[in-house]
Amino acid sequence: MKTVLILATVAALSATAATAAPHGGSAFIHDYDTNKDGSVSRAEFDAERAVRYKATDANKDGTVSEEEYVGEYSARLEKELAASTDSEDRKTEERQRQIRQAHVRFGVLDTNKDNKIQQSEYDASGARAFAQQDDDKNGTVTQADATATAAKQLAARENRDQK
Ligand SMILES: [Ca+2]
Ligand SMILES: [Ca+2]
Ligand SMILES: [Ca+2]
Repeated sequence: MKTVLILATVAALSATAATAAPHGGSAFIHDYDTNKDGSVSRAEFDAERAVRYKATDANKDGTVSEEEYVGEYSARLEKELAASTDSEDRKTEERQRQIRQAHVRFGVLDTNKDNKIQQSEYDASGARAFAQQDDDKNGTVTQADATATAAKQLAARENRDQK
């Protein structure tokens, strides 16, 4: 059971890493550096996460359902796929894989298992993601932090693949 959870978490993280990292930079910084100074402060991150949570809650009932969560992700995924030069077969495969992972991520995020992601659950997940990216733990994710984190994640994946 624990292994399943770890695998799901790893899958969630690799999904984040797999989304476009333009110019070889960090997808995390690309996504959250709203003032474009090259790093992500905790305040920037929290503000952007709050916006995303509200945007994902499509019916504005204050919680995010599985349908809303996967729907929001799917819309972003389709944009990426539309921009990709892969064959249609590859895109179909990728779409199925990523959507499956989105459902798994929903299950991981829904820690109290009520089939909804509450803001508190979303925030807890965000705090974990930020802490993981912030390699030197000084409260700001710089390119150096992101690079160090990516190297660690790669090593962890390789380690897992060898088992
Ligand atoms: Ca910034
Ligand atoms: Ca909702
Ligand atoms: Ca929940």
